[in-house]
Amino acid sequence: AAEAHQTDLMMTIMRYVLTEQSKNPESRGDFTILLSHIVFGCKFVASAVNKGEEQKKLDVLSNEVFIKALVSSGRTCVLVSEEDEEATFVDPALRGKYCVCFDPLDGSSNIDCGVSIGTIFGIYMIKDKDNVTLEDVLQPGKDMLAAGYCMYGSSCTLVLSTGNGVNGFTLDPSLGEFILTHPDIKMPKKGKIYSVNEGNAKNWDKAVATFVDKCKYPEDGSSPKSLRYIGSMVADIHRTLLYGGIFLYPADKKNPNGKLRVLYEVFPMSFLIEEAGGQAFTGKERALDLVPTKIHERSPVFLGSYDDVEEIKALYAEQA
Ligand code: AHM
Ligand code: MG
Repeated sequence: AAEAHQTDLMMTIMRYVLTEQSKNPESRGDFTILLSHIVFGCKFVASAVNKGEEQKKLDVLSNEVFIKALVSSGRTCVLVSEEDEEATFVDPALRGKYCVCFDPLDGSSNIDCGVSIGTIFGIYMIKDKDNVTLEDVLQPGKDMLAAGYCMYGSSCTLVLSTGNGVNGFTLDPSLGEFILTHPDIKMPKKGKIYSVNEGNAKNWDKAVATFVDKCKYPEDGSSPKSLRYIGSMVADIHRTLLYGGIFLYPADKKNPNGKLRVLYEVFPMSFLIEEAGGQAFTGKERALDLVPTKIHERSPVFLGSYDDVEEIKALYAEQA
């Protein structure tokens, strides 16, 4: 009887998206089809990662898989991938109304030692279907319809938001299905972890240096924060979503725009963090307010629990 009860609760990712879609009477199922193709790409890459393909091959392979999966969905028109210099404009015969920006395999320096890596994606709608241009993907992050990532780690987890909270699904390899395991993820308002590449400290600005100093030597009598840094954005953000805290990839003297890419790293993660009750800040503004001018643009970013990001915002306000 206990097992029968469990099967009642089994929510696959496709059933979840279909249920969401049915709430919108105008929906014709295009988004569901697009998502099913993304989910297929994630399963394919998960299987390739598990087989231990070589790093270079895996990067290229993942990109090919996602490009093909997205084009063949018949629901996309402009694709931006971290692996391709130029955006891909889908053949008119196969065009649909969605634009997808993605990093097919982020954290590639971690592949060969078995550390978690992931795929990140953000989805926009085209503005004018008779006139598709690069402008369709150069939109502020707040105009995104959906965002997510898939983490290939000790288990394979897909975290998705369609603008109505954040849900996490874990791949059951024996079923080949992503099952809802983390419903309605909400971040703790304040966290006990900070996450940053401290090797860059000598080039930080004063706000970041002061913030990190306070994490180690709090002035209010509270306990110091713990440092956790994987160097794989998907894994660092996954932990931040579940446990709270703050992830920083700031600007520094050598890299005035930081390292992470706006369209397929900063925006999707900012979307998820906000949907889970946290904040995403660039050092100047709300990250989702940024309007990118080129597809591979970079931006500094601070992502995390609401109160922790408030602190870094206050330090930047003082510095200004
Ligand atoms: P990549 O696209 O070359 O893999 O770089 C992105 C990765 C992110 O996953 C991670 O947050 C960051 O680079 C780590 O950078 P660093 O090694 O400078 O700390
Ligand atoms: Mg990347």
